[in-house]
Amino acid sequence: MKIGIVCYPTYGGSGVVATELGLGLARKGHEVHFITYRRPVRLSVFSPNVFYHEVDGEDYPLFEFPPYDTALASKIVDVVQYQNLDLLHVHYAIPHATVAYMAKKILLTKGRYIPVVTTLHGTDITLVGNNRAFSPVVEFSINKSDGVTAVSQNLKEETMRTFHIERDIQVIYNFIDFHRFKKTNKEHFKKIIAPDGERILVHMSNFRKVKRVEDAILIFQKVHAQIPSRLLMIGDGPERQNAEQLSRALGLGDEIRFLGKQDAVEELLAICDLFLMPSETESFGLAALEAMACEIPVISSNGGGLPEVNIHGVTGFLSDPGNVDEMAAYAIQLLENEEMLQQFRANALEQAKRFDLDTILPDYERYYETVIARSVNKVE
Ligand code: GMT
Repeated sequence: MKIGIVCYPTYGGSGVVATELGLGLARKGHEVHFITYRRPVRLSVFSPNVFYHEVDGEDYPLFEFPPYDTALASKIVDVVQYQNLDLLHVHYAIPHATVAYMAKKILLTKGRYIPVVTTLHGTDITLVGNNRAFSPVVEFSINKSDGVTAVSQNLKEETMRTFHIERDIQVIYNFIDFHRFKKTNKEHFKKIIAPDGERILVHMSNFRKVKRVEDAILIFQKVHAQIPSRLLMIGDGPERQNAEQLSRALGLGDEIRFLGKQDAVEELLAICDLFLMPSETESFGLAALEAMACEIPVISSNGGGLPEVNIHGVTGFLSDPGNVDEMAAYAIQLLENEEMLQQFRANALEQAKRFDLDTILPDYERYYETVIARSVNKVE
């Protein structure tokens, strides 16, 4: 198949999923065309059947808000026509599903029907999409897609609750590439971070409010009071400054390391003992899955789709969002009991295997085929 992928190219989970999916499809022989405003972060290696089309907007003095949507629609029309795509897969409803609809209508005037699959990732429904500023357009665009997928059962249900959806939504879970994410020996590196064998906790996110980054610091404060430990903070975003200030105010400036955005996160995860994801909500929690693939148990909230990924008492523990005391107590329980920790490590890996790229990718291929077959002879 010839597939166009539209996504946000930055460090967000939806861009990561879109890029890894495209690369996986390319490895299986499909031709993949990424259409976005910047080369996606994980699209760093050359592959003969992967193409990248940069959306070039015009910055004109009249535009207080440069019309990216218009430039993206034009680029989609161009790529679909001249690369002869079979299907367009857009990640994150806003504005991609809407822009895809516009491109589809333009292509119809040229006698070309392009089927569009929209994947809902989470905040496009739960935080931004349900805002009245966007909701009528988001609802319309979901209903007008030829196929819609959600990254968890919870997100599907949330979408059905939030909008008037007239079509089926297929749950296709996020996935993990075990060629990349696996536990490796990085003892030399561990010695630098934790020279006296301290436990290493880790939080990784885009530091948005929804991640409750300060809760990660407060959990660590309680753990550190009882267990020699360090905390790695991976990622960057609007809440980083507050989190750094809180760390210093608590006297933990040296014990908590802010590493910023990192590409080789699997090398950092290789030295960690426990992953913290105290988010207000997560449609899925891809970062938790990446940690689990590296055999790290997860202390998380129970918001959104997290219980579909992190199994309470098996791969980690779940608490209500904001219940820092309970999360810290679970973390201490696990870190103090080596046998239990080892068992949870093994369980985390087993659970992660359910989301192996090699298992999930064929689900997408089958779904594409169904959508393409349904779209034959469609003229509207
Ligand atoms: O987590 C974010 O704020 C970024 C966002 C995105 O779209 O880039 O992540 C969402 O999509 C990820 C990939 O499907 C999910 O694993 C995350 O759980 C989801 N984030 C939220 O629901 C908050």
